[in-house]
Amino acid sequence: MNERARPESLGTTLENSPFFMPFSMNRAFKKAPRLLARAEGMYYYTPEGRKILDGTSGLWCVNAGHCRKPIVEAVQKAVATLDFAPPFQMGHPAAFEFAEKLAPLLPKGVTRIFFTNSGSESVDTALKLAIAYHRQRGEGQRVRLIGREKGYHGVNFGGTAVGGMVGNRKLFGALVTGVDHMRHTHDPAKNAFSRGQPAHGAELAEDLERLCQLHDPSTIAAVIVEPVACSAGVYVPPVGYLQKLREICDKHGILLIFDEVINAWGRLGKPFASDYFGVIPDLITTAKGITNGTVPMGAVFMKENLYQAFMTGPENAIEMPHGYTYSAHPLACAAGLGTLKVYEDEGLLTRVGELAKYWEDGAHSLKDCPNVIDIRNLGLIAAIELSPRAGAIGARGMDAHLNAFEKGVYMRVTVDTIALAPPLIIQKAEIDQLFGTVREVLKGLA
Ligand code: PXG
Ligand code: PLP
Repeated sequence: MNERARPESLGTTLENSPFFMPFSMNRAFKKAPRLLARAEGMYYYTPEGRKILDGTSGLWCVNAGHCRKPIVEAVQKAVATLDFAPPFQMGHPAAFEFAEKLAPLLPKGVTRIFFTNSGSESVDTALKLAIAYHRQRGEGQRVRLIGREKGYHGVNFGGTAVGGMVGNRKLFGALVTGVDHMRHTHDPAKNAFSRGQPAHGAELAEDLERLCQLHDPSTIAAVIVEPVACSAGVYVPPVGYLQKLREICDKHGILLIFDEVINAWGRLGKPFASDYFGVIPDLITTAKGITNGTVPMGAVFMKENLYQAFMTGPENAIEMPHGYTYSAHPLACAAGLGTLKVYEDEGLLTRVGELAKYWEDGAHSLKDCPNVIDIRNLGLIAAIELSPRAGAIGARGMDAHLNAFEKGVYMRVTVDTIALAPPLIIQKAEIDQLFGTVREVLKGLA
């Protein structure tokens, strides 16, 4: 076991640790840490050796399960061969090989790939590409960006601005100007306990038309949504909603961006949510499952016309003045190639098609548990929403998270909503174990 992960070597020191943890209750955590020491397949192991079923694929990223040999070996080989290669005006074979292997998986008409290192970088890259694309075509007045309430698009300035989670926005000033938001689609009065896509709410896409009339459509560059909004609490798009967004974008020449940082890589039983819903956006942002979470990487996929709009000037000019030191990092490309091999060898990008019904039944079997006010699901995603405890929003959810960890299940909780999205290699017995433990937890909650 990793020496540094041993509790006795950390024990008394964590409370004063200099590590400023992201998106965490730093003081509470450092008093009572929950550490993970290693992982394999569907499970994490704590430093004391407790086995924890991974109910949310790490942070929605370990789609093929943990420490998969072909990925681990590919990264080990890469780090010993080419530790780093400059991505600007230079290249390395794995970057081109990875792009070649990804291209056939992309939705129809989506052909070009820009690499980043995270979902947040993918989102800010896509927003910049959208504005630049319009300028290249002589429509430099298209600068506005439209997001949606309850959207999560990462934490960089652009993504925070188009995002719709108040707690993630309010500390950070004016963010980016020229941003507006559509309403979210969550409507528990009409749609509570829907199985799969809710029936009501397609008309909410008309908010985009209203914003077009307010700002004039000729000023709007792009609209960004998560097909299934995950981070804010799992909101499945109403039947017909995404199709309507596509129609309105087409009518007004607005680019549609699907943020598939979580939705992609087989989570819905298809390589991309765009395939699942049959709606093809102009740009797709992704990250996470692209390397199975092993090495940070993200990507923006775009239609051919976007790429071609930049290939117009002299050949001795840099077409895209944007990129990261670690774009197409050799370790990330190796991890990505290993990941695609596992996905393909094990049919993981479509496996959820067979599991989705069993998963849905398991999730909805929790309907009779105390405090459950809604259950939502699609593909291998489920949310169980609990009523908040009086005067303490989020407390019941946090207790559920802590109690589940004690009972051997790791799961993400957003406020009072439990979000489950296990690795796609999960077996039916493990689905039973997962929902069985959640049931025990819910029964024991105050
Ligand atoms: N877009 C979407 C749709 C995401 O879900 C990001 C962008 C940002 O990606 P990075 O790699 O910069 O984190 C995300 C990330 C949670 C949770 O518990 C979700 C995310 C990140 C951390 C926690 O729901 N999503
Ligand atoms: N800040 C400074 C001073 C830099 O030199 C660089 C990159 O060269 C960056 C920020 C951006 O870093 P990255 O390319 O890793 O996003």
